[in-house]
Amino acid sequence: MNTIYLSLGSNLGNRDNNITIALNEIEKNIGHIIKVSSQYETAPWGFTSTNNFINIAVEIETDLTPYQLLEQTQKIETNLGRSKKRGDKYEDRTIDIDILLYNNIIIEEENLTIPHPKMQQRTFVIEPLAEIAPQLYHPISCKTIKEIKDELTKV
Ligand code: PH2
Ligand code: MG
Ligand code: MG
Repeated sequence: MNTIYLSLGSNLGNRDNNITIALNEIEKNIGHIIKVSSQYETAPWGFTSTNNFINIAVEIETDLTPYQLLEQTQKIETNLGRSKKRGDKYEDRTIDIDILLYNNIIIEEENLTIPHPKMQQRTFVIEPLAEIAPQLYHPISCKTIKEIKDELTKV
């Protein structure tokens, strides 16, 4: 059994409903959901849009390998009406499911990087994650999620 953390985001359509459907699909196709953070209303980061996001973090126990996990998260995104990216810029989306952590694994492949390479810079990822797993260690920086959050949000 593997412990994994995902970041979910939606800023298009019925955001709350998109998140709920995604959680149901995760429970059905990925594994047992152990913890879900509260919902964070966040402004788009890295691109311009008038649509704010709902972001959450989720802890799951799964038997899937990292690549099976990637395949399943992409399937759920497609089933929820996520359209293919048109360019290399960020766009509004019904659902985005990002793999943050998979046990203490470090993978750096062309189509899969774990831990998520940008997670430490993003408050919309770190704040929800710190709510459900403050004492968890990031396998590369070896800081806890709470330490990362405190550094990121200090004034
Ligand atoms: N996801 C992005 C880019 N920007 N901004 C917010 N607030 N929330 C997101 O989930 C998000 C984003 C790329 O996946
Ligand atoms: Mg993302
Ligand atoms: Mg993504």
